[in-house]
Amino acid sequence: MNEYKAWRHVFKLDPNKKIDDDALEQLCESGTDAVIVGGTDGVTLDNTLQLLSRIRQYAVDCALEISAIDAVTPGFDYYFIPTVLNADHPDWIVGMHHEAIKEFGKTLNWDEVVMEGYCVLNPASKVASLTGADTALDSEDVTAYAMMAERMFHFPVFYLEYSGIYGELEMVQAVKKTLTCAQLFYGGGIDSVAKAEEMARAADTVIVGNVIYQDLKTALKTVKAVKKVMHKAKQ
Ligand code: 1GP
Repeated sequence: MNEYKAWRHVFKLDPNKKIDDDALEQLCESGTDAVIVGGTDGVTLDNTLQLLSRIRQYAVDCALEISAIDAVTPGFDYYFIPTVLNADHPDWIVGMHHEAIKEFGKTLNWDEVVMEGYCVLNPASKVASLTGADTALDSEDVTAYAMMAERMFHFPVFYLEYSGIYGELEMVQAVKKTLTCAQLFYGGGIDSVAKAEEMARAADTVIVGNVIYQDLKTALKTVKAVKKVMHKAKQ
């Protein structure tokens, strides 16, 4: 199993969306570093387990991004726990977490748990409306959240979440410059090779979601695009 720190390209699969076996095989065998199972609504234990067992036919790393406590199940390589730093209610920052830890804290394998400091930036996204995220943020606001995530809370991951729209490159670059050790996840609106390449140059890890369900061929092409950029950066 790869350490998640080495992940450069990730597909995010929503248990509440249909994906056929052939498409799933192509995604899992695409050379992506990992598949994250996660969604904003309609995530249940049943659809999570079904997707997990289908993904487990392949060797790809698989993580659960927890959005519903009832849908948590053993069997994933990692459990990503988001805390939405710009949410308007403590439930999304610490509230649900407190409930979950009361229930599972003593039995959790903490080596598999990865905290993500989220900053949600698309006001029209489901996650923004659910969490009441304040998305009217400028670069200073967002980089301050990045600093808080990394230096105050010591979260290993800062997630710039534009879910549904392509983000501002300058914003991603400013955040990357601010972070010294936290891993920068970028997600949102990657629906072309060019966008995948651009964000691969700016962020540590590129998360590809929606396009999987709209244009599988293009989704698959983003793997190579991201890997090519990351490979060049290493040279
Ligand atoms: C969603 O960040 C991911 O949580 C990916 O975003 O669905 O817009 O690709 P898209």
